[in-house]
Amino acid sequence: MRPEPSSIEADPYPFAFDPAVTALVVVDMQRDFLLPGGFGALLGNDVSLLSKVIEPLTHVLAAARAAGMMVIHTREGHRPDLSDCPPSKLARGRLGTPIGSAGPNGRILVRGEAGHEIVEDLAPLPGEIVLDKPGKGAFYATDLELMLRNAQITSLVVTGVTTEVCVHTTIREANDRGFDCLVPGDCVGSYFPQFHDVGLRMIAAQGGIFGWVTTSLHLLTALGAKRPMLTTIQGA
Ligand code: TIU
Repeated sequence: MRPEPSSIEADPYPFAFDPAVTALVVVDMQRDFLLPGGFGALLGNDVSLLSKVIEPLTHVLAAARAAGMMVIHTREGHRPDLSDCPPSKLARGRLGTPIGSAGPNGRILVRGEAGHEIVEDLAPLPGEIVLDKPGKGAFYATDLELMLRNAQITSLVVTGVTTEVCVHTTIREANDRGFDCLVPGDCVGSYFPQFHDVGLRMIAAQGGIFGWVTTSLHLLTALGAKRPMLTTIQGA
């Protein structure tokens, strides 16, 4: 049964939450960003900084599913012929391994390759939307806005990686389109802890200039998640 609308404790002030008009967006929880040998690692990043997001996000995903919320998984990546990859994005790969080149998990950031897939713990269920996006933002060059409007969604819970890149870009795009965005801070992550912290503060600053920031615990409570889920998280 779908939980009743409620108010979620958040920064800068409580978020009016109605699961019936809210979608959970899980941004780019792909092997290419989270596992060794992928795009993130080949850029020189410590991918273990992102894996801590998986555990709290599994609980939020389970609770959102149980509440009947719309769930959207995004994946950053390109067509095998790279025709949708801007030359500027391709050229910046010269400091690491360029998009489309061969890596341990297949061609980097290319659709259909093993590294492009979402990590096993957060695998999409049949019927959930999987949105392939060529850019950092989930609205750019995709049909996301059309699907959200058709489903009469007005708010988004935005999760995933990385805080200051694809998550931030998606929130900014959503905010300009009139969607209210709530971010559980422990369900987003960055290769740079300082960017993560400031990224969250930037969202909620100035009276919530881009949205609201909360925790998975507050969100799970509003979703009526069962006690064992909350106990697991509190004990983690
Ligand atoms: N998904 C996403 O954030 N794409 C990136 O390239 N992020 C980095 O932080 N590099």
